[in-house]
Amino acid sequence: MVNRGAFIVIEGLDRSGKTTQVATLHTRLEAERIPVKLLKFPDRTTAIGSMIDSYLRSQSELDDRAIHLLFSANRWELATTIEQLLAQGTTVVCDRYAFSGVAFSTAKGLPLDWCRSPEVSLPGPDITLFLDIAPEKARERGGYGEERYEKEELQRKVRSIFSEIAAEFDQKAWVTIDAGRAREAVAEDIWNSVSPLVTGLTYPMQRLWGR
Ligand code: DGP
Repeated sequence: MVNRGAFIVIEGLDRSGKTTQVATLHTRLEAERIPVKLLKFPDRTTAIGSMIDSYLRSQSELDDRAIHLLFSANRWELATTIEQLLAQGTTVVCDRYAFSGVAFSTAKGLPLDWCRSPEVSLPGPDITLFLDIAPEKARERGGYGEERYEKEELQRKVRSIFSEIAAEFDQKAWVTIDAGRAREAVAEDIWNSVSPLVTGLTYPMQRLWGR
């Protein structure tokens, strides 16, 4: 029996340095010879992902609930792959996951419980690292880009919903990291949190929100 891989999710506000940190973690895991697969949501390469991409770039309009369900379906279309990778002993590092789904749609005004429902029972992360940065500091990092959600007011709401979600998890399962610091310090905190998990886990994969 091989030990299963760890499921590591990295969440964060826009301009928190998340993409750089995900890449740094991936490189370090490879250097340590840990079998690892990097995933990113939304996965814009699938048919559903291309609808999401067009929406995010404001090239199409969709009802708030419809786009929410597409983001969720985009995760479900990879759920079996995640499960198989973990079972074969590969660590999965995921850039954004269901928590972004809940935080962004709730920030737009949909009820949190409604937003969470389609995400229930997805493969559950063993650890979620939330890269936290004050929206005004994020803005100083060169401003938000062109995409639909990259606006300070919305990011502020997203941040507060992330902290509501965090409160439901224990401190080992959800780690908030101050992403306003130097990137080396952030990378070190991430490594210290994940390194005990990546040598393989003996307990079964979790499901989101325990169901
Ligand atoms: P990224 O590729 O990580 O920059 O994400 C693109 C944007 O989409 C970003 O503003 C966050 C947002 N986003 C990511 N996942 C979801 C989701 O599941 N639902 C919603 N509504 N927005 C999401």
